[in-house]
Amino acid sequence: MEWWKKAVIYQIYPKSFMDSDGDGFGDLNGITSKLDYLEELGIDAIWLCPVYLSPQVDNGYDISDYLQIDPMFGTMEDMDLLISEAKKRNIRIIMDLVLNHTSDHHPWFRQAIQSPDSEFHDFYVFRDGNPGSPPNDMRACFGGSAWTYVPSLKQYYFHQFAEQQPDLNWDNIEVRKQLYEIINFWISKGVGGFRFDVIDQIAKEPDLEITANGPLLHAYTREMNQNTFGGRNMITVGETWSADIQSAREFSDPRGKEFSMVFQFEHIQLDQQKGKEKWDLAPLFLSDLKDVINKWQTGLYNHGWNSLFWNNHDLPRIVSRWGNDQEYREVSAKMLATLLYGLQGTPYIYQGEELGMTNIKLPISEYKDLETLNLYHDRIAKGYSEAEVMQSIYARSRDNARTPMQWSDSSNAGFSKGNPWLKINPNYREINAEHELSDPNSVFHYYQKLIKLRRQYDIFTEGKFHLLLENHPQIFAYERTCKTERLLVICNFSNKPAEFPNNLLGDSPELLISNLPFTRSTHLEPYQSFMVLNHLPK
Ligand code: TEU
Repeated sequence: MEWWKKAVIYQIYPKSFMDSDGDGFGDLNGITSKLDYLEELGIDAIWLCPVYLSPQVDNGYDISDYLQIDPMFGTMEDMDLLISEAKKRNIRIIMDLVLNHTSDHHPWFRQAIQSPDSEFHDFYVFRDGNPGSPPNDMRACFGGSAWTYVPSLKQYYFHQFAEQQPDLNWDNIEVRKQLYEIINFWISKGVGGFRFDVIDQIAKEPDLEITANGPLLHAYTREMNQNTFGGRNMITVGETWSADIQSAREFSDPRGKEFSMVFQFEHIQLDQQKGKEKWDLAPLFLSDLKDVINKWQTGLYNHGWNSLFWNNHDLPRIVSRWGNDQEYREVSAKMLATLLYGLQGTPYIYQGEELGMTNIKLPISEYKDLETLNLYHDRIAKGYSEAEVMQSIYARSRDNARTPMQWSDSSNAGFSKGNPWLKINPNYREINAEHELSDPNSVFHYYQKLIKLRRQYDIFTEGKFHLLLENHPQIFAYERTCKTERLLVICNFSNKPAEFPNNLLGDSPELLISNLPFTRSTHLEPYQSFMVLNHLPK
């Protein structure tokens, strides 16, 4: 079996993880200094968000040199040290590669806009045009037109994200060759795998207004696989907002021609108004979540591989979103983990999730994320009220996830001796790693236990998923079965007590984990959840 099927991955947002030199920004040596903490948690690999040279317009997702480390994060020696120190602890490093676009400071782009005759001009996507009338009406993901005019060329260039993130032209074989060399450079450094940013958007056809899932997409990802990581037992995960079951099967086919797995986001978009943006809030219906999880668990069974996550650096904190970050913070954080960790797939923990870290509310002047700031100005200009816009930002801003890691109750939460680049959540005095490490019942120790269980029992990796209590309005329940065992997962997804039918538990349920004392009662307290194992008659 591939190692990553039993692995748990920990995502690090380097700017906010640990600052070793007091400049207010997290860095590589900071991460290295916390490897013992990660080893204690029990993770197998770190997904490291971009640390390459970058003007940091989008916090490193705008790369100006893929082969250099940004001085903000340290040096290549620091990177080598991180890789080797992690290896000593059996932790692999997964690099985050942004191959859909570069920074506008990348030397390729600097040369591309010098002259249409430059060999790098065709590395990007240019179209002729006149000022004020872009080739079409396509919008960029962070607001505004997807086309930016370059007067000296009398041409527009295409960007799906910020204008400082020009899209690369994957139809140019020279571009693909250069990108494969970059991947191979990192493979030779000894990294354990890659996370590919917006990989479903590389095969865009801007003239046809196609961004995701372009006709050549899978041809490109297969070619990339063959020329780089294919056959090397590395973990690769594509970020694919557009994936449906069919394309996810193609991406993560067990024959391994593309990626190990993809991130798909259907479950995490259920609490927004249909056809609108993530800022247009709507309540989550548990039945929708059940449908979507059921669909993906059964859809990829034997045909692909799921990644399992509630959080990342673009998403709000799950305990504030679908749990309860007040009275029931710990118990609801554990319930959400229980629900996720019983499923088939490879779980991802986003830094601080293992502490039950929460969302934050800041005055608008304190937000740093360009998406948040663009949204704010855009909606205020459109006439939304300040209160309405701030409500969306509190619920959805990417900065919710990006506030510095809460290590202790000392100054700046033990994150930095300097002035942190983004405000620290004031609740760090109660919610911090030091405190949780000393409390055997903490969220941290609950995650630690879940990770151990997944390693110990093959049923987590192999069992077949069946949704139970489909119509129960409060309880999310399912079982995983294999020949000799049945794993039962029951979660009260609500802040009210709930009841489940007593035939569910089985004859002799062996308790694996529970977030409140387990009594075999069919009554559940708010957010109560547990996993039990039954041995089936031979
Ligand atoms: O995210 C892709 C992406 O589509 C996000 O912009 C997402 O739609 C948005 O955050 C939801 O509001 C990736 C990275 O994860 C993100 O951090 C980058 O900003 C983006 O690509 C551009 O590289």
